[in-house]
Parts: sequence; C-alpha cells; structure tokens
Amino acid sequence: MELAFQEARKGKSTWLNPLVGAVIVKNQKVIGLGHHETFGHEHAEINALKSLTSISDAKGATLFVTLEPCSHVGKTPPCVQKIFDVGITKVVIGQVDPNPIVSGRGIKYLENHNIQVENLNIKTDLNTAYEFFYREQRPLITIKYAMTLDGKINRDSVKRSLISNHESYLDSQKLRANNQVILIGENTLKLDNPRLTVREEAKLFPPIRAILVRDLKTINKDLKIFQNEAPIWFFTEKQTDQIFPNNVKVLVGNWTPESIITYLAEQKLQSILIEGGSHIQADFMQAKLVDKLIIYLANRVFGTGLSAVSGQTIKGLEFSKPIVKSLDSDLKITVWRKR
Ligand code: AOF
Ligand code: ZN
Repeated sequence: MELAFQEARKGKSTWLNPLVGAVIVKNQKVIGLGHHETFGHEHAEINALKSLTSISDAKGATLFVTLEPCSHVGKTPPCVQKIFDVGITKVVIGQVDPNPIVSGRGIKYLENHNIQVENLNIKTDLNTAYEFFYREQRPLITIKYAMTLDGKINRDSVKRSLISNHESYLDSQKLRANNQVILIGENTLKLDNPRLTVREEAKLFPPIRAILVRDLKTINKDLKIFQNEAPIWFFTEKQTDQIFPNNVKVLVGNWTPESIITYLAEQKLQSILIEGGSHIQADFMQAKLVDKLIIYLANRVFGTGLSAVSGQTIKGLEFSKPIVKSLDSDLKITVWRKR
C-alpha cells in the first residue's frame, strides 16, 4: 500500500479528482502499477491494469488501491466492473471514497461479486481538500499573507511594498498551484496589480482567479490579470455592459463571504486561497470562513501601514499550535482553525 501511495503522488493534473495510486500483486510480486494522472482521464486502477504485460495476469491477483474503486459511470466506466471482469480476487483499499456517488458502493459491488475486500482505513494528507469538501460540503479555505514584524502587509494604500523574500515567493507559488481558486478584493487588484497565476510549473487546470469588485467600471483593462488565459470570475454588485475577454465571467449579486463560498461549493470547487487584502481577510475571519492561515513573516518593520487583518472585530476563532518553517530571512507560520 505504501507503494500505491507513492504512485498516487505522481498525479499532476487531477484537479477536482483525488490523487489515487494502484498496485497489482501476484505471487508476492508487483506485476502492475498505475496512478490517476489527469482529470477526466483513466483512473488509477485502469492504468495499473494497462501496465500489465498481459491482461490475463490479473486473474487471481490482488489489487492495492489508495481509494475505494469507483462504481459510477462518470467520465470513464466504473472501475469495479473492470476489476471483476479481469478476474482480480482481492482488493485492499486505503480508504473509503468520501464522494457520495461512490462512498461504500464500490466496496459493496466488489463483495457482491465475491471479491474479497480489505479496508485499511488509512489517514493521509494526500487529498486534504477533496476529503474536506465532501465532509463539510464546502471548500477548504486558506488565508495567506506576508507581513512585517509589526504586522503590516503594506506601507500605505498607494503602492505595493516588498515584504517577503524569494523563498517565500516560491513557496507561495506552490500554494497557488495547490488551490483551485485564488480570491482577492479590488483594492489588492488595483494596488498590487498581480497576475495571480502559477508561474513555476505549467498547469492544465490553472486556479480560477476570483475577484471581488464593487463596480467593474473602475477596473482598468491594462491590469496584468487580463494578460493571460486563466479564468477570472468577478463577484460584483452592479450589472455592467462592458465587454470582457472570453475567460472572464461576471457574477452579479449581493455577495457576502457566505454566499461566495456557497456559490463556489455549488461549482464543486474544493480549495480556496484568499490572498488579500486586510478587509476581505477580516470579513472571512469574522464569518468563520477560514480553515487554515499561512503567514510569511518577514524581518522588517514598517511602523505605519495597513494591518494584515482589519475592519472587523473578530471573536471566537481559535487556532492550532503553529507549524513554523524557516525560509531564509522569513518564517512561514501555518495554523489550522480549531473546530
Ligand atoms: C479519479 N481517479 O483513480 C479514482 C477515482 O469524474 P470521474 O468520472 O473521473 O470520477 C471521479 C470520481 O471517481 C472521484 O471523485 C472519485 O469518487 C472516484 N474515483 N477518481 O479521478 C481515480 N479511483
Ligand atoms: Zn474509477
């Protein structure tokens, strides 16, 4: 099973789908290996079967798979049927699939077809957001910011100040790559003029750039976010007759942290990274819509400037013991909200 988990981590573009790995064993020998590589493509079990020298080798073999095999007709046919058809006689699973379209049905199908099933019920961080989404019925929300030793995220509200170092930048790029949505407010958009893209590795499913804007008329079309194809979703209060490129979606409503998260959950999005600014961060914290905080603490002092979180009184949020990592001159601090 350890090998199956290693195999699972090779998946690069599974997006809304989980990372899954599979190993086929016969006569105490590994005869097949596979993982889920790309959203919409073959599941891990099928790739493991494809790796066999001959499909007839599957007869009487044991399949180790990190997640319960699927029983639904989705973008691909059900894996359980294939497992039965090729003559696998035992399936060892890492954990039950939390997705309600499968959740236990895969196991039931296998057992009903006289295939022995063993569930190891392993806790892993392989699919944290996927598991969170099906447990809590909403995406996992991470708030991330870089701040000075005196808790400032900018010197003033006119231009962007440099805070964290290059190592933190590289780390935060990974964070972006691991989230399905990056959310910011209009002040951050105008002040920082960010691209909000993932630069360090090519992404088949780039994070959706969700931006809260009161009035789209105030948005300059020369901003860097418009210079690439990754999706942009504007959450705005006012209808507009402006024409935007095809990758831009305009969502009009009386948006609150709750209604934004509900909307994103309806779109089946499992992970959201909030990257500023201080008012948005405060609004989401006040609504208790934060699960994880990541802070890059830089060794500078501003004295004046914008606080990391401001504009609301925040009560009743408790966090876990911090996980601290040195990133050269910066410290990366991670805390989880206690529930
Ligand atoms: C995967 N890869 O290796 C396994 C999955 O959208 P579909 O049709 O590809 O189905 C996705 C669901 O299939 C997923 O949420 C999970 O419940 C189940 N198992 N999915 O993408 C895999 N074994
Ligand atoms: Zn499947």
